[in-house]
Amino acid sequence: MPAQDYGLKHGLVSDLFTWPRSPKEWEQYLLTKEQLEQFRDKGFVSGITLLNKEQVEQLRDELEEVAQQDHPGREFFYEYHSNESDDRNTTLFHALGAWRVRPGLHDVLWNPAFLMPAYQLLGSGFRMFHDQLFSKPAQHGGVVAWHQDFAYWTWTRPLQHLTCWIGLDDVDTENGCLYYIPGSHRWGLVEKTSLAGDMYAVREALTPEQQLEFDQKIPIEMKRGQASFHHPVLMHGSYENRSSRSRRATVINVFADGTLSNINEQNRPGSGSYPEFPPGEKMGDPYYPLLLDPQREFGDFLSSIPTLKSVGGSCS
Ligand SMILES: O=C(O)CCC(=O)C(=O)O
Repeated sequence: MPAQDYGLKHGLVSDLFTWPRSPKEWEQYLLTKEQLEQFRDKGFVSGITLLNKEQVEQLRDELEEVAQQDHPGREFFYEYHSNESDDRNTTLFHALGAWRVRPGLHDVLWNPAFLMPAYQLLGSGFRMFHDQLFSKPAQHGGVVAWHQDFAYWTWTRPLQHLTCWIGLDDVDTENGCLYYIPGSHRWGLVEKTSLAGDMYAVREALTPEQQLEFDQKIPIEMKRGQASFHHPVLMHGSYENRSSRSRRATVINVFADGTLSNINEQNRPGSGSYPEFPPGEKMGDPYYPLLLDPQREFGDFLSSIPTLKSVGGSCS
């Protein structure tokens, strides 16, 4: 029997998450004004609880299933690297498109605890772009080199994107947590380098002042089920996992509704199996679904929701 393509289902397909029944029920997920100001100034917020223990367990199980090369639904992935590491002594599992393959990894996109902060940061309705699974095994987990996400996304325009990184293990400096360079979202766009290669390759393209700012990097240590949100141009990366614990994560990448295709032969992404729209066309259904229509969902409550724009920041 052919595998089910969950990408054609727009909304929750399981009971892993509960959809709020009233504006009041959305309130518990609001980022505070201080968190929005931190994002404006530093380019990220972290330590936001998105998953409970049961949800973490389910997503971990699904990640382990799809990390087996011959699993049903393998054909729906946009990119699939059993080991993307350039260093043959380390392993980095990295795959994009899991939301089409397993119900929990699909439903996490419609998790209200993710949708509310994402709305506040983008300030408009937004669509699914793609997801990413990253798994660094214990003892020999590979690096994710310093980079800015939008450097890989120039096949879309304009810049109005957001990343949410969700830990499926407790993460710290020992097992290869993410690091951010606060304020680097103001650097402008830098040329991309190999994602799982030389950790510092991107420094070649930076000014001496920017290179010095690497000294300010901060580790994003969090408990499993917690998440960070970062700006599409924030410089980030993660080091090897030499610890006895695994370091698994799922990442959600979204863009504001109205984002257009900008695809050409020079910027075509990875493996070429991403759903494509002709240049200049709006990216939309079925594989870039609207995750949140704020007017419809929040109604009168909308005007009282604090946003990044209301504190003078933006994701562009
Ligand atoms: O999980 C990692 O180490 C890298 C994640 C990443 O690059 C991202 O979330 O944009």
